[in-house]
Amino acid sequence: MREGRLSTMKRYTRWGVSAVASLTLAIGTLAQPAAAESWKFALEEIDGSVQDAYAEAFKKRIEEKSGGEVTVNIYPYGTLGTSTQLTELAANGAIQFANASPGHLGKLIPEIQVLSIPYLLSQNNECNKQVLGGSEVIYENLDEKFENQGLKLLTMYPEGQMVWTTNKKITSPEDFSNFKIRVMTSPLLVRAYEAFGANPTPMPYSEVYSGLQLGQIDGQVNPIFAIEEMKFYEVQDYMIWAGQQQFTTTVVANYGFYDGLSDEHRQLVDSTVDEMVDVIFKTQDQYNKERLEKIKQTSDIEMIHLNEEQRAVFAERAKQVEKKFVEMTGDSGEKVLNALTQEIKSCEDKMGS
Ligand code: 6CS
Repeated sequence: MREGRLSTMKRYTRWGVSAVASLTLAIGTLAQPAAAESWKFALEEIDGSVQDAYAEAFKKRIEEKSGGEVTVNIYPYGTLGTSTQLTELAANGAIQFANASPGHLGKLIPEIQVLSIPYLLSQNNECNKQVLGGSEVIYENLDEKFENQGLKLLTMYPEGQMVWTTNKKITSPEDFSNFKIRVMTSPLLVRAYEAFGANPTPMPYSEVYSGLQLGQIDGQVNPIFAIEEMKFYEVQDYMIWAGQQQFTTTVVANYGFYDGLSDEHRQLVDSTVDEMVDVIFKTQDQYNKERLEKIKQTSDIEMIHLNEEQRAVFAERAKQVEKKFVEMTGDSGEKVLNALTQEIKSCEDKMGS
């Protein structure tokens, strides 16, 4: 295993401190009622990430369309806390908008873990974009679950294929034996990596680099742009494509804030969210391609693409995860699962993929 950069390590240490600072901030400044024209948008990713690109484009549009009446302030990861803490801040109205990725949000809204079932989303990412960005049936099924937690589900989008980074070559569930893989904190992900034969270890994003560096974990899984910007590739030996998962995220608003918006401001938010579906889809694709090149140029990490036969073994195991999801979520989860499966299939049929 290679050593990572000291500067990167310092960055993560700073994040540890900032999690504590975030609570103080939430109780202090952020707990003040927000000025009608100033909206706060918190990210689970750092400056330069896909979520940051979304928030920057959202901000630009909102500020321009409102003629400067509304301003949007962006809080990148590391300024307010972990994903779970950001969701809490959005739910209690300390901030107006946040990214809330299913990989963490599943603790609060179990049904959203449907997006964490391996091999369920399409291999045709255009279908994922369409279904996540616009399917009424999916939003209808999920709206109430978010509302019950004080959140308005504004949109969902894919951020790129998730790739395993590891300190040993993994091509089969047997290779995963006794392998500690970091997963996000939603319970279904633990089930998923158990089904794959690994020893899953949930932890916040900010702890992954040091966890890898110190050998507390042997690997992790994330989209390419994140592997590059979080420098995970510096402390890992392999990048492995198993085709199991798109990283997906949601953008949520505080429910009371959204519900209380004037018609004009609600239209401003809704139209911007609609416009962003195509914008962010192109951006994530571009970021993932560019960052892969950067990793290739700056490291000697070995890249492995599992073949169809190897992937089929993991896909077979993913059926257990689907069952677990239904056990965890009951009828409401099954409804979302069926709706998602159906919507993806009809998109694939239409697109001939
Ligand atoms: O692994 C994680 O926890 C995080 N990964 C990404 C790419 N975005 C946010 C999420 O929290």
